[in-house]
Amino acid sequence: MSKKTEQIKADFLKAIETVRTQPDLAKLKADFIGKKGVLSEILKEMKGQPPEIIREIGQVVNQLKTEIEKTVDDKMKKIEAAVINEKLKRERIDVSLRESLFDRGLTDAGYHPVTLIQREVEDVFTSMGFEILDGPHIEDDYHNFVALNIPKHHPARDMQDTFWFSDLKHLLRTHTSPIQVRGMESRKPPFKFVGPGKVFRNEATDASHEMVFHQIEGMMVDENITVSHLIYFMKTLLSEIFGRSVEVRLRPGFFPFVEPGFELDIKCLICGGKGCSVCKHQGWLELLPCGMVHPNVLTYSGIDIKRYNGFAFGLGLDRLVMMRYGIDDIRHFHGGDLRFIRQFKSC
Ligand code: FA5
Repeated sequence: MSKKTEQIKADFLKAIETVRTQPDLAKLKADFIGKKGVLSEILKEMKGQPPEIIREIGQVVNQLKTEIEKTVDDKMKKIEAAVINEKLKRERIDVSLRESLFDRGLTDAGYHPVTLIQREVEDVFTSMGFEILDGPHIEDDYHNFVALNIPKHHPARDMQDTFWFSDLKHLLRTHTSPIQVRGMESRKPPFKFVGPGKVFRNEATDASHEMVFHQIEGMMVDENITVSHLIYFMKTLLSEIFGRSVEVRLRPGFFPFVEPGFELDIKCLICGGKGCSVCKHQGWLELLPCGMVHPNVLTYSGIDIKRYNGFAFGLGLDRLVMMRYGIDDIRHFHGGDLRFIRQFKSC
């Protein structure tokens, strides 16, 4: 009998060597130690034998059964590991991206020229004691229009094509002037501040017009402010930014929130005043509307107009950048071409 169990063991070990899959291993296990397996057959054949023989053979068969179970378990673990490995290899995804696909903004591309000039303008004004304020891109009708002396249905609203939200109470601010209003609401005179930021207008684009562009609002409120103060600060700004005197002209301009209102134009630095697509062949570029703050605007924000007055301006930042660097089309700014951005120094 022991010869028979040894033969079974040898057959089992030979057979398990060739097994590669879980179903084949399960079948092999059943063939040897299952209910109808070869070992069960041996036990059945012992019926009628003396008890000591049955005990002796039973021990040998049980021992072999334990050995077979352990060998099957070990092999099962190996097959499972191989299956998982195979699956991992098949389903492997590369979650990393080649670093070179992206340029790192600060080191490779540098700052956007609008950011560079905005910082320079801020430095000029902070050196003259101005605060820097911020305001929300999504404004309400009151701060964008009403508090600036532009009531509902006033034709001046048509000067700025507006992106309205569906509630018709909120909008993407069309200018930085609401920063003026928020600045006046939150401080007591005397004060002076600038407020830079993005503005949005629903208008056709060309070499000098974008739908999303930048302005810097400025305001000074104190006793006895005159147009001379306004001109002094505007001239200082432009000579600091251009590092030389540039030709400017002041002409009357209409804005409901200033009285008198002016347009400060700069002689086009792209064509030297001869006329080009940037200045619409005028030789001059509208850059800096400004004026003395309308008494209604001061009153809306609770400022005592018997004692205080002031000036305000709204500088077109993108156009200033174009003049400073000789850029002939505003649409380069949002074109997303890094070769454009890389031309400007980082800071
Ligand atoms: C205003 O937006 C007034 N809030 C400015 C102001 C403030 C006047 C305080 C008086 C007192 P205007 O719509 O002209 O004004 O725009 C101001 C400047 O923004 C323009 O001179 C121009 O330089 C720039 N600008 C206007 N529209 C565009 C545009 N579509 N693309 C690029 N720049 C523009």
